[in-house]
Amino acid sequence: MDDIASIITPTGIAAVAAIRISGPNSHKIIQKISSLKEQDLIPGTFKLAWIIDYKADENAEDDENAEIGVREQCQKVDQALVLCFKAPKSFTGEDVIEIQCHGGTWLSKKILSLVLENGARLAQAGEFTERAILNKKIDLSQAEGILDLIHSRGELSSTNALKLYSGNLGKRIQELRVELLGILAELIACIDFPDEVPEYSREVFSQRLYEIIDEVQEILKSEKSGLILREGFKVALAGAPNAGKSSLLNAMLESDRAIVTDVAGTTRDVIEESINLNGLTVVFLDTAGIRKSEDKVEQIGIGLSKKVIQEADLVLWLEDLSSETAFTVQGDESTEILLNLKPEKLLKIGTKLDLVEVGENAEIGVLLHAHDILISTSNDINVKELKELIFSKANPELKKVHDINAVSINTRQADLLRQCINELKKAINAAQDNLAHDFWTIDLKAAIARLGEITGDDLNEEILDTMFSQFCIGK
Ligand SMILES: Nc1nc2c(ncn2[C@@H]2O[C@H](COP(=O)(O)OP(=O)(O)O)[C@@H](O)[C@H]2O)c(=O)[nH]1
Ligand SMILES: [Mg+2]
Repeated sequence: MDDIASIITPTGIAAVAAIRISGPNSHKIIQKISSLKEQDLIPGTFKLAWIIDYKADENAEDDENAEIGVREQCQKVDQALVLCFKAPKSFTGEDVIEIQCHGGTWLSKKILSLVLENGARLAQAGEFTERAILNKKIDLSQAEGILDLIHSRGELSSTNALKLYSGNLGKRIQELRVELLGILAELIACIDFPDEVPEYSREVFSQRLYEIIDEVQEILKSEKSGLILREGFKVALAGAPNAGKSSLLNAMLESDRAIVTDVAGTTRDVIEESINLNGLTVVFLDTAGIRKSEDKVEQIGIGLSKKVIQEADLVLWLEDLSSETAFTVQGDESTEILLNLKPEKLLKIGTKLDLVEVGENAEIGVLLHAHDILISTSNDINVKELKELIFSKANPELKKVHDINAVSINTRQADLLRQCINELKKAINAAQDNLAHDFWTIDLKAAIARLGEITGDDLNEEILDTMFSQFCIGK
């Protein structure tokens, strides 16, 4: 293995920047570029050191006019804290050095260039994590946990990411894999020693696989909540022009993000903004009001609205309670869209409650009957309550985020679990069709391989490449 290095903090003005070096020569490299000697490098401890460009010294020696003292000053690049790890007790499992220098745009780059001049090469995206996997410090699902942790925008996704990183999913998958490997071993024993080992009953075989399928399906249930945690809960604001969609977006964000006017058709493009709701990232998508329009730009906007409505996790359908058409059933596109939405994906909201003269109780009852909630953004009526209603509509699986054993999986993991189930079903069919044991093993091995791809026990380069291309440099 060669030595890899990179800056692991974002570029820009900051108090501290950090550079990581991993590889067999990392401890030698730091000695070549700092005041530290071998005996200073005690694993798990920080040392205050001068980072030194010894080459600058050589150049200075050529300069006859260089005064002593000035020359020494020339060598110094920065004063830094150096943290040392000894293999295998490090993140990558290799010898690692981390240099914490002063932040800024130039210093860290300069120190990195010194590291590179002294034998390391620039790390690729995710390469430190890749080494951690190859050195069996973490499995692939844990690496995905790191990726989720870095990208997490709220408490709930962060909690889930930490569980993934802690290996909760990996352990569960590993148990299922070991169980399948046990069945495979028994089958192979039947094939190899037909005289000594009795034939495997197809009923027992099918029963055991069905039980494993049930367990895999249980894990798969968290796919939807996994998507919501990673990408945010997508809420579309929809309805007729002037219903108050943009006003509601602004109320949710508590800022004047979208333009609000009484001119119908003001919002044309989709405006996307998120808030943190009880630890969950909720992404609001404000859309153009749905109506028949001759305006080309507005038509495109309405097209986008329909797409957003289809793809959203929840649609807030707004109706202006003060409008004359609020309660007339219109045989138009809006009605069609509404009818096509699953009830659990829809919240009907009556807006501008402040403009409605509600004298009699019966009248409020009628309004409420047609809507899930009545609001006024102008007078701040029920806006907070609406937020809670939106949260309650987010996937019920999210409640499990605080359950230590439940991890919400990602799309890659879900795809592999589905493939695993297919292979197990094929193996059951092979048994039911009375095919020879050899045929059962083919599908069983494929199922085991799919589980192995989740944890990285069955790794191939393609999996690693796609996965680490999503990482940032330095991780
Ligand atoms: N009185 C009152 N007016 C509102 C309320 N919400 C929105 N409006 C007004 O309704 C008009 C249309 O609002 P807007 O948010 O742009 O609607 P959109 O077309 O659905 O985005 C604007 O003049 C807003 O000031 C409300 O709760 N009460
Ligand atoms: Mg608008």
